[in-house]
Amino acid sequence: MNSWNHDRQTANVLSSDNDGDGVVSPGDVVEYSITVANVGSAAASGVSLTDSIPALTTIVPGSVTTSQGTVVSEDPVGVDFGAMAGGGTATVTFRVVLDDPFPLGITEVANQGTVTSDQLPPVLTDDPDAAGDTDPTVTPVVAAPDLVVSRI
Ligand SMILES: [Ca+2]
Ligand SMILES: [Ca+2]
Repeated sequence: MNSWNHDRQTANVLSSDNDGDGVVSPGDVVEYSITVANVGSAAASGVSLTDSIPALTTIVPGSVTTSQGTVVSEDPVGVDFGAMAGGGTATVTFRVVLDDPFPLGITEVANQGTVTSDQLPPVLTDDPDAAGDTDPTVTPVVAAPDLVVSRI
């Protein structure tokens, strides 16, 4: 095969634990980090990423960064990497704030981007923590009930 190959992974971390409970919960900030690698030997051109912000979250303005190329939009996240040499790697990060309050019964947010290039059909990003090749990156959300009990 003479074309390039993608490796693209999306990881997520708790960036700002605004309620201090140690888990991802409503109102917290989650940072996503997407690595796009050309693991082939041929150069790729026109490489770009589009990634819709997860439902029930809001992009942190100005938080989209890329190690290569240009950030073209924030919501959805859009990055033009340009050309990527064989063995080249680029990393995109962005942060979102989880809605607060969070709807009852929703226990996760999911994110998945799409990488396109002039050489290959679009490919979805993959969660490295899940076994498949094109898993959405799922972040568990703990929406603890906020009960106040008064006793008189
Ligand atoms: Ca929290
Ligand atoms: Ca996976």
